[in-house]
Amino acid sequence: MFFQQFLDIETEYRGYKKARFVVVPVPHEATTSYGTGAKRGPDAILRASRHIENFDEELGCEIYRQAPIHTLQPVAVKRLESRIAALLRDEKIPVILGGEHSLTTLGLKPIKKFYNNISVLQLDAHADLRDSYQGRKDSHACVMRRVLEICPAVQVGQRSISGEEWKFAKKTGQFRKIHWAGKLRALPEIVRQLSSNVYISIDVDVFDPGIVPAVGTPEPGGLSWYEVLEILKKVCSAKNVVGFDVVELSPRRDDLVSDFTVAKLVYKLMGYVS
Ligand SMILES: [Mn+2]
Repeated sequence: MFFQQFLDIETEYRGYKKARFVVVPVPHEATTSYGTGAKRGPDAILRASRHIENFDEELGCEIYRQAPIHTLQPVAVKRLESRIAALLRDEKIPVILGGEHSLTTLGLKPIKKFYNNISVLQLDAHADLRDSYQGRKDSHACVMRRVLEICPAVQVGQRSISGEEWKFAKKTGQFRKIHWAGKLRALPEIVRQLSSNVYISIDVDVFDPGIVPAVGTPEPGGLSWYEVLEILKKVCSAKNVVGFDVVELSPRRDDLVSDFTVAKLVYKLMGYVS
């Protein structure tokens, strides 16, 4: 159990009532198939966040002063849907910290009920379009297949897909909404494919593993820090981003870079959203 706040900020900006963003740590790991440790992700992100410069040099402000940030105690997956529903009723923007990727569908279900015209932007090395994996439909490797049962999705940064997923994507037309890593020329196209309300799901293995090595299923290639920021900035300026999750960090004792990079990503995205 931990009792940490996202960022090291004054008490008056941490309360629930004034909060624009509510950070929801979900230390969940049930179907990891390769490297393990995603359940320690939320704790590592929160710890690292306390060392982030609170002033954002790009936006020229202290984001948390305009958009205060409350952090919940860790939430169990079975309570996640109801917690998110409550946050939406209170007009908060949920920021879910994973944990493995399968929790995206749980966060998305109440969002879909609350907002019409919702779509998902997924940043991820993997397509995650399998119908089932290792006998489970709720595997992290199936999360986007489950998401597509809820709402449309645009996928960015992929460089790993199975033959079955390839066929599925071709057959359903999803293939046009996969923007492979290494050929990211289509930023306006990505924006066009998204609906007016957007939920963002970031599997941190979307980054080049040289940037974020601490992931369960690393893939060579991938996006740079500035490529990811450019995509997020563009989408946030064109769309109404109603929530996001950042998942699949598997922290390692000897690697502070990954934890810090992911924590900073969360704060950057809060800045773009607000
Ligand atoms: Mn992935």
